[in-house]
Amino acid sequence: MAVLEHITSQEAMALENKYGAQNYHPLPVVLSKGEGVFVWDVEGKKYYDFLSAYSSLNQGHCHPKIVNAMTEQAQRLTLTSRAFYNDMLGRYEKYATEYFNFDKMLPMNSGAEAVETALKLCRKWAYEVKGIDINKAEIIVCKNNFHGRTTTIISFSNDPIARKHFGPYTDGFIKIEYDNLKALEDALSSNPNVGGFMVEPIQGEAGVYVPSENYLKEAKALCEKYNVLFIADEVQTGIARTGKLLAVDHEEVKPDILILGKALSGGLYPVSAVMASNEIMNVIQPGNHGSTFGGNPIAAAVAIAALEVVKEENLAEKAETLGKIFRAEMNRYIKDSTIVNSVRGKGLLNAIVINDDEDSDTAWNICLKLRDNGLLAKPTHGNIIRFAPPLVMTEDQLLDCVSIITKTLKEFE
Ligand code: IF1
Repeated sequence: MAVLEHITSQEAMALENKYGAQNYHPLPVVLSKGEGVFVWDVEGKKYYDFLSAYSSLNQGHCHPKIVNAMTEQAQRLTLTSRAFYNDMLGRYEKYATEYFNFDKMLPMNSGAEAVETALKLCRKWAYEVKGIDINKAEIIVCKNNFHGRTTTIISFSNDPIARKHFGPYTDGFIKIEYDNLKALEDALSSNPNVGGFMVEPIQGEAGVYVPSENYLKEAKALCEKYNVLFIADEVQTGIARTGKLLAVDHEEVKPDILILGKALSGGLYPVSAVMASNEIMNVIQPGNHGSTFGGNPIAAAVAIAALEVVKEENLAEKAETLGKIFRAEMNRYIKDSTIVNSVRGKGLLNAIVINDDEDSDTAWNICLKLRDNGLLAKPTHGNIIRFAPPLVMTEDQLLDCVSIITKTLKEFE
């Protein structure tokens, strides 16, 4: 079938169901076009995108500046592998490390690969700089974390659906309560073999859990006290999503290792990266780590443009302002609501908690109705609906979305 031949929603879904692995349960809507905060389905119906590919499209769909950078680069040079130098990677590395204020970066593709990179970097630092006995290094992570889907990463997940029957699992991880400084200090003080603490500044998949004020700052101080690397997974929270360039910026914390993905490319291309100081990054030597596509010229061109857009269009400030309006409007609605319990989040990473059991299908049904009313969102963990629109939204558009959401919720009261 020619790619551009017309296809109906039913046909497209039937093809995915028949020929694709069933590793997802998508909302029944088939998208074929995107622009800014909007997407269109194959029948031409227009929707607000309130998921942004899980915070990848902070700069909006098909941002012209990023599309230009990508298509121009695609016509010149796409891939060299790291067997040779290319004329884009160094420029990108200079631009991005100055942008985030780190000495060095290691470019990868997916978020999970960047998390794996950070874990390997942390372990090597633990042996070669900190001096932990060989194969004894441990990394502390948090309960209900989401860091990706590789075998090692799911080894320290506690989501049975993500984990079950994928063992044997990777050793060397200690799981503690999120947002609990005592648990962190206990784990650090009782174990000299800890090399790092990896944390999401806001737990996304767990349902947009914002930790207590100063949690990140105090956690970083504890890591310093015990000579342990503080690793921030900002794959979902980074690049202006929460109202600052990074979510750790809300507490003026500088991670020892920073993990970025998703919006680093504005959603055009898989681009991820790990950033660190010279002292840490220099433990990686030729042959230790890499990827065929990591740091390719298209990724470099796309990421520079995507990061420029974040600054040029003041996306962090926009996320901060619009997020406040969104939560205020939702709270006004929730006061008299029987169907919504609460709204929480930071910037434009928010969630509402539906007043029903975790295993009820109410949140799913609300998302179907939201779709009918022209707005796309997806439940997480049964009764929680995540709201993460592109940050290029205007205030009028946001208020329009609030009215679609509240009108839809009223149908369920
Ligand atoms: C899926 C959630 C979001 C991430 C953090 C690393 C990665 C992710 C903090 C891995 C990925 C995704 C992947 C997507 C669903 C999704 C997600 F619902 F699970 F929580 F974003 F909201 N660190 N998050 O959130 O990045 O390898 O996917 O590029 O279906 O797995 P990746």
